[in-house]
Amino acid sequence: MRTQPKLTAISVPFDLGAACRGASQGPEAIMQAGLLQSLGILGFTDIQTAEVALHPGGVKPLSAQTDTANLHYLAEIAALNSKLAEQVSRAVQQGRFPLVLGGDHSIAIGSIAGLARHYRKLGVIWIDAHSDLNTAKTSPSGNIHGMSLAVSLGLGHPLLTDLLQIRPKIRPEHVVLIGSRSLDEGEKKLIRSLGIKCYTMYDIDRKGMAVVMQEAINYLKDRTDGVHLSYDVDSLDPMEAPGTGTAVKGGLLFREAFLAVEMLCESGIVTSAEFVEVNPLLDRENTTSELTAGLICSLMGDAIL
Ligand code: HAR
Ligand code: MN
Ligand code: MN
Ligand code: MN
Repeated sequence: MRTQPKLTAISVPFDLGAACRGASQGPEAIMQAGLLQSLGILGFTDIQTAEVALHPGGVKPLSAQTDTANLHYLAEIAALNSKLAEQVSRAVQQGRFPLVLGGDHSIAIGSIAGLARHYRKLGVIWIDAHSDLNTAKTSPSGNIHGMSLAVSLGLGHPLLTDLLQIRPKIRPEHVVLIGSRSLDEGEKKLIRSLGIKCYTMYDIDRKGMAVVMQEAINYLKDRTDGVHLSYDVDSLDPMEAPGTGTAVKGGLLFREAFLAVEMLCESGIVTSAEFVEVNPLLDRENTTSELTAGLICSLMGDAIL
């Protein structure tokens, strides 16, 4: 068995970036699906766990929604993500692979901020039904989980874009979107004007997942100094992953989803990852949390043979 990297699994029980509650229970459900035991079998002998929460170990007082100009829970989200950024940065500094378990997708703001301190040309693979490229101006909902990629590109409220005093965290030419099928008008405009590489479900149907992933890997390999996989489980078809807050029909099938992470594993380009939007309250017999644990294991090196 090959020597596996040291891991830090960072649980982020947080869901104020989404419209509905429950994604805060995602990390626990993924752990309950046996993630650490499975990684142990794969030869990960050095796994540290950490939790980043607004109110660690305590009751979360459900405060009145702090609603700053179409940015629901702005203050809470900024506070949570600045803690997460420090935690992720610490893991990288200690030579450990950061594996972040969400939580809603607003936590990508903190993950990417922490990574940006160490990678000057960070690549991001954003596997998601959505592009999360809204700003307060374009967002139809005011939910910040629909804005986290824009924030990382330096677009949005300074409380979010300026975490760790680095802005922007990433550049548009270092981002690849995969699985997109629910894009708002403002997001489409931004993808076109910034020239962001975007593989929609149409492209996946036309080319096949193997070609899409190979193109994405080749594209990022030479131009980046690290690659973060930001995996939103609503990229999967709702038949495969019912336990998520904003499911969209016509998504990735089981085999496509596994092929994608297997090819990423084989490529060796991924230096950090996060899995978000698992909502156990909406799940069916833990299908989604078990699938997510399986995807994580395949990303980290669960060879079939
Ligand atoms: N685009 C919509 C919005 O901004 C919906 C975002 C939905 N949620 C996510 N993001 N899970 O990937 O409100
Ligand atoms: Mn929402
Ligand atoms: Mn998302
Ligand atoms: Mn999504």
